[in-house]
Amino acid sequence: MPDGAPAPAARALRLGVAGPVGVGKSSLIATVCRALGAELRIGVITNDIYTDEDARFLRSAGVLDPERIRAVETGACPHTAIRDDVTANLLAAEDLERDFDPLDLVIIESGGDNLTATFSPALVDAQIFVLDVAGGGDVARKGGPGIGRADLLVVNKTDLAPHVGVDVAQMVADASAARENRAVVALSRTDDTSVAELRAWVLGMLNSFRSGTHVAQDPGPMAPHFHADEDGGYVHSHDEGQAHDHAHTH
Ligand SMILES: Nc1nc2c(ncn2[C@@H]2O[C@H](COP(=O)(O)OP(=O)(O)O)[C@@H](O)[C@H]2O)c(=O)[nH]1
Ligand SMILES: [Mg+2]
Repeated sequence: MPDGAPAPAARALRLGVAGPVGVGKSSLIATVCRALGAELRIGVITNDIYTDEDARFLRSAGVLDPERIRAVETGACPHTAIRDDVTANLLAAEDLERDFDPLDLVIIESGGDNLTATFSPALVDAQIFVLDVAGGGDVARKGGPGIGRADLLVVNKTDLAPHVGVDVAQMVADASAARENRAVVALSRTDDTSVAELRAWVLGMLNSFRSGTHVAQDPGPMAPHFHADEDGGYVHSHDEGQAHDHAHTH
């Protein structure tokens, strides 16, 4: 290869999926595996605090060889493992890629416990942030680093919109405005057209990654937040440049 030419992608695209608990991250990953499993070689890594529940859910969904689904147990602060100290996830991704060489796509699910959790660009090449309509129409407009700047925002469970009184078109318009028109997909696993849109986005991202035209973006650090613990809780911040120097104020 001549000097200066972009190196062809030698490994799988690493795609992060973040968002609060219950918005449908594991289900979205199952949907992507169903939609693309026949044409792409896929591996999945889940992050849970103390369990491997997400990995077990995905294995039981039967969308992928169970061996291709690995669980990282993150301990107390799940977003640390996708943002500050990504070692466990990087090792899991490298293990998967070695064991199933070659893989096209490794999807990493964050342990969803925080509206502002974002992946480090040191771990993933691209990231999806997921909201659901049941969280209310306002949340997209109120924003946060993942909502504002993830590579794709998914407004999920649109089939529930009539039941929770949310106007999906308005929520998507608010999200698009908050994102300065970065990509937004309104998704329901029961709506084939929306699943096709998600599928096309993943394939487009894979093409950009392989051709070297995609550059991993950092949506920005998550907001300082509160953790309950036996001491009555502490404030935890993930400031840039202080990866191993967390401010714990008891
Ligand atoms: N109605 C509806 N429910 C969904 C959809 N996607 C996921 N769910 C449900 O939402 C709940 C949480 O989903 P899960 O994927 O575990 O969310 P996670 O915590 O973000 O991984 C489960 O009961 C899913 O069955 C959807 O498109 N429509
Ligand atoms: Mg999950």
